[in-house]
Amino acid sequence: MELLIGDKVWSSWSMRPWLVLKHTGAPFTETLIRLRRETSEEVRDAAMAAGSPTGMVPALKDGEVTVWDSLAISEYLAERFPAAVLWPADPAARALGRAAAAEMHSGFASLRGECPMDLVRREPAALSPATQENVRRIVELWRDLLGRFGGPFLLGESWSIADAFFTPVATRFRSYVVPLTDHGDDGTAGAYAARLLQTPEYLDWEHGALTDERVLAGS
Ligand SMILES: N[C@@H](CCC(=O)N[C@@H](CS)C(=O)NCC(=O)O)C(=O)O
Repeated sequence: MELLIGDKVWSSWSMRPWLVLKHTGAPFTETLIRLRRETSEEVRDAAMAAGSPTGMVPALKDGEVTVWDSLAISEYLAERFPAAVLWPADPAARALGRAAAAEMHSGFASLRGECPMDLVRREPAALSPATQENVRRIVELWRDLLGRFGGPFLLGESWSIADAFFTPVATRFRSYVVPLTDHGDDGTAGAYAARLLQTPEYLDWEHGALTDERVLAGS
């Protein structure tokens, strides 16, 4: 299998299925498409040349099949690798996990626009009311699921695709020093965000991102 991804420092969409694929334990190669180029056409052309039908990343190539879109790739991996238990067996837990991942996939536009993923950054930002509303909703959602299933992950004991979808959010909260306790957190959401950033798979991604940054900086 081959996963086309963008720069690890910025590409939040790429990080999600990359983490999911890592959790399967299956061997794969990753192909990096540089996202910061002169024009968006250059990015699209490079991604298409590498096999992405949309000119965007991520895309997963598995034999004859190419799957684009982070959520579709994650669902494909859940079906292809049932032993990895990427969704829980309980239908209700699975439905709530899917709803949470879908809410992230199609929502939180203000947070995404104002606080783009940047794994190097550690600097507070003034958040607009719309972004603060996004943060409040994420804290509420995390607290609800962690309370309902008992943690340490959103759907209980086992890390799932829902956790993959919120890992880039956890990096944004860290990068922009977002005070979750000002947005309805009693400490539960903050502890969960920190937990996501301590998983071996995330640390592996981060290591790759920081190594790449050093190479680009020429040091
Ligand atoms: N809905 C898509 C979004 C993918 C996406 O927006 N990818 C960005 C990189 S993170 C991209 O390829 N951008 C290319 C460009 O901006 O030219 C998914 O979930 O995979």
